[in-house]
Parts: sequence; C-alpha cells; structure tokens
Amino acid sequence: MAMTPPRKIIHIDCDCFYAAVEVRDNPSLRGRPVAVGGDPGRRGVIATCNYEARRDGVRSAMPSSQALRMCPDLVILKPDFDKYRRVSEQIQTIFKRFTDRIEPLSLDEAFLDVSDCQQFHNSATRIAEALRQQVREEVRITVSAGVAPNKFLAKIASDWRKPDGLFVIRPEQVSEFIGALPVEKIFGVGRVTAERMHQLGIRHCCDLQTLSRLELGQHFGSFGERLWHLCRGEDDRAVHNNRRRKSVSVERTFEENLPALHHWLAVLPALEEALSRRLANLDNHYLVNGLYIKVRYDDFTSATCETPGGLADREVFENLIRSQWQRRPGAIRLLGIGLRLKDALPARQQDLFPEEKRAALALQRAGRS
Ligand code: DCP
Ligand code: MG
Repeated sequence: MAMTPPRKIIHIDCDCFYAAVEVRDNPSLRGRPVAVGGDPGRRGVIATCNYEARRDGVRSAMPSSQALRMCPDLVILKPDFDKYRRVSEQIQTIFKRFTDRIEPLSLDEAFLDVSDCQQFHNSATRIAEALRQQVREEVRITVSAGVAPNKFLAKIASDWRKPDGLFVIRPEQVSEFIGALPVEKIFGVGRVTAERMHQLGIRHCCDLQTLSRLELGQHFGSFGERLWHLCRGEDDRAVHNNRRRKSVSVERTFEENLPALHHWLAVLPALEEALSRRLANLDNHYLVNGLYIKVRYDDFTSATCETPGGLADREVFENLIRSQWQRRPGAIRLLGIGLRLKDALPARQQDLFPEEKRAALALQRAGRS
C-alpha cells in the first residue's frame, strides 16, 4: 500500500485575544491587569483577561465579582464583538496568503493545512513563523502556533509555548511526545473522565496505550475507539474550509432566578426576538433542522431539551420549556433557545423538496420579523 506523506497542519490561537485587542487600542492599559467581561454588580463573568491578571488567578468564565476580589486593580472592560470580528477577519486575510485550506474554530483560532503550500520550501515551521510575524506587525497582537502532522497534535502544540510561542511536533517525534502527554491534554477528556483514568492508574498517554480497544470501550464507552487513536497521536480529520454553522442560539442570564414555569415562559418572546435578529444576520443557505432550549438551574447544572422539526415556531419552544419543567421544575438563572441548522439545497433543487422549501421560507420569515 502506498503511504501518503504526513500532513502539515498549523494551529493558530491568539494570546488572550479580546484583552490583547483592548490593550493594543489603549496603551495606558499596558502592564496593568486587564479583563474583558460583564459587570461585576450584575452577575457578569470574565470572557478573558491578560497574563498580568492571570498571575493573580483570574480566569475565563469566573464571575467578575470574584475576579475583582482576587485582583483588586483589575480593569474590566465591556466586550466590543464587532471590533474582535474585524480583527479576526484581518488575521484570516493573512492566513490566506499561505493557503486556502483554513478552518476557523472561533474568532481567535484556526487550523491551516499547509501540506501543499510552496512558500519557504514547504517548511511548515517557517510558514508558521512568517504568519506569526505578519500578524504581529500588521495587526499588532501576538499569536501562538502549533505545527504537527495532524489537528489533534497541532492544537496541543499551539498551547505548549503560549503566549507568543511556537512549538513543532515532527512526525518522528510524535511517539515520544504523545507517550509523555498527561491524559488531561486530550481533547474530550474532562475532569470526570480524567478522574476515572487516574483511579485506573492511568496518568499519561503511554498508560492508555496499554489498554486494548475492548478495554477502552468498556471503561469509556463510545469515546473508547477515538481514545485508542488519540493516545497514539493519530487523528485523520481533514481541515475543512468554510465550516458551516451547525446551530444558532441566544441565551439570557437573569439578575434574579426564575422560580416558576410562568416565569420561564414569560422570557420566551424576548428570546425569540433576539433569535430573529441573529437569523437576519445569517446568509440563508440554511434550513432549520431542530429546535432546542437550554436552562441553567440555581445550582449551576444545565439541561437541554430538543426536538427535530423544521419550523421555528413559538409553540414548539413553549412545549420544550414545559417538558423541561416537567422533567425538573425549579429556579433557573439562565434560559436559552436555539435552532439546529443544516445546509439548504440550491434554490432550484428546493422545488423538488416542498417540505424543505417550506422550512426555508419559515426561516427567512423568522429572520425578517
Ligand atoms: N472567551 C469567552 N468565554 C470563555 C472563553 C473564551 O468569551 N469562557 C472568548 C474570549 C477570548 C476568546 O474567546 O479572548 C478566545 O478564547 P481562548 O480560550 O483562546 O482564550 P484567550 O485567547 O483569551 O487566551 P489564551 O492566550 O489562553 O488563548
Ligand atoms: Mg486564544
């Protein structure tokens, strides 16, 4: 069997992205602990913070009030998502100088497949350095990069020398690198799974490698098969350009918990309106492929309730909220609604599928209203 040469994947992740952009635009903040996030008096949380603030223990998703207690000098700024989107687009144009095989994961993160890039004699390491330098000079923020033969390892590598770092895992280094990797670094291994592994005496990927596929399946269910590959540093997922949006949703956190079903339902009109605005901003090559609601209870556990279907209709959301209340009544601090999306057929083919056409029209109406 002919062996295909290993891929050359770069994973780019901006350093404390929102905070870096804010400090860039306001030099008086340089050297001070800075966070971007919500108002501490209104249950706001930290979206991100710079490394000065991280030294005091401030972290993403921490309540802003707690962050201020840990770091009293912390400057908390309101997010400016439009600005971050513009900066993100500017970075993407730099990526496009090297390849068009780009898969953005979020505003500040992307995979690039540079296997066929002819610049720098096809050296992925030098391409990554050039990318980092061009972003630094033209956008004036720093990004960290990981270079590896696949996405899984490239993503771990970009984190390895953060901030402003580059880390390269060559194909011949994979087996040594992965063996020593703590299991917590595997994407999909959260706190609970890691704890279970520790109880089995498994701390590093080399320990996982001693388990058979069958044993991995017995301990970790459907994740077992994927784990078998990941703990060997294997990942054959391709870099998909223009990843399509899979869902669109809006949610609200309340200043006071909502204790009763009628309170839950009362929020729905405002959420629907916000969702419509979101939809209006999407191009319309999507069809609705399911509806869901999400709640977070006062003990911070979350739940979602979902139904298939193509029409984004008030009654369906109401029924989902009612079923969640039946499943578990109680006070909630957050409620969200969302739509699962799938790609629409080209307009001409829609005539062949009246159901899909109807759904597309409903989506457009929802977007306009
Ligand atoms: N973000 C957020 N809420 C979170 C995590 C992140 O709003 N819980 C936002 C703010 C970040 C951006 O997403 O700037 C990118 O997320 P990262 O996890 O990459 O975090 P940063 O880029 O801020 O920091 P790092 O230097 O660790 O990459
Ligand atoms: Mg980042």
